[in-house]
Amino acid sequence: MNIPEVAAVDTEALRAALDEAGCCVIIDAASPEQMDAIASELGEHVERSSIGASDFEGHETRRLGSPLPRSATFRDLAMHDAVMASGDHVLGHATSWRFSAAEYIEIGPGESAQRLHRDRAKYDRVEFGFEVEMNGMWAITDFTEANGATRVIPASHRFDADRRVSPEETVPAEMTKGSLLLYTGSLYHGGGANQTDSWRKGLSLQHAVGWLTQSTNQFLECPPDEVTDWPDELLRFIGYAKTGNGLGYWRDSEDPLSAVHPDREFARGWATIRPD
Ligand SMILES: O=C(O)CCC(=O)C(=O)O
Ligand SMILES: [Fe+2]
Repeated sequence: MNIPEVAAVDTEALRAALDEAGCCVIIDAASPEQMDAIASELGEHVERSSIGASDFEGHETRRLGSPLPRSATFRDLAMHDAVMASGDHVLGHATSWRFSAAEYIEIGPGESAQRLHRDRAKYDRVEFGFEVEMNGMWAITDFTEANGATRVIPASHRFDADRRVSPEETVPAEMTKGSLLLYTGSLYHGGGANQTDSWRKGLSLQHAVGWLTQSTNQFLECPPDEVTDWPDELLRFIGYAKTGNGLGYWRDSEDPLSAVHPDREFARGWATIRPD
């Protein structure tokens, strides 16, 4: 099976692709200029990126975290229509779902292919029996098979836990700069080998149901006094919100957004679902 491609955000086609293939590419979901802006906003932090920490992270791969506070352009794209439609579809069974992490990944010349994995394995490999993550990858440069495009096994989101996977089953998510690969937390995938002499740049996205711990601690990365001019909806999306039934409140049953805006009135109470 190939990776389904959707030309613009066609929600029906996106939902069908995620159901059947567990993945989808939204062609040209953003402009090349927006991708260049992200690369330049993050570029000044690249000296802080980690390289060579493990086989999984890659020995020729630079990884930079915290793109939300570092890139205003990414803040504008974090709640892209395709991201919201895919999350609502795949994770809509939960009381809420939210941003979990994003990482700028530059795969360098000579990097070998990453081990195939399911992102949701981070949750102690629990077999939930339903999706708990909805992830993605923005193509900051063109993604080609030769430069290390993410490799995926379409429809592998339905594989049983004991099903072995092999690189021969994968296809490269080739896509133009500005396109967006979306995939569920159960889909087998991995970064590709880079056989070129240039860097493959991508911005990897993770989202999860609200009752799971986020991959990166958003309250440390985006502390209340540094996000006062961010839109409420983005703050809610990154975790300044109650979720489940009685999760995420702070202090005296207060709304977490009141930590960002102490001058505003917010309803109190930890419960989000009231039993009859
Ligand atoms: O860089 C890529 O293409 C994929 C990275 C990835 O899947 C991961 O680090 O979990
Ligand atoms: Fe991954």
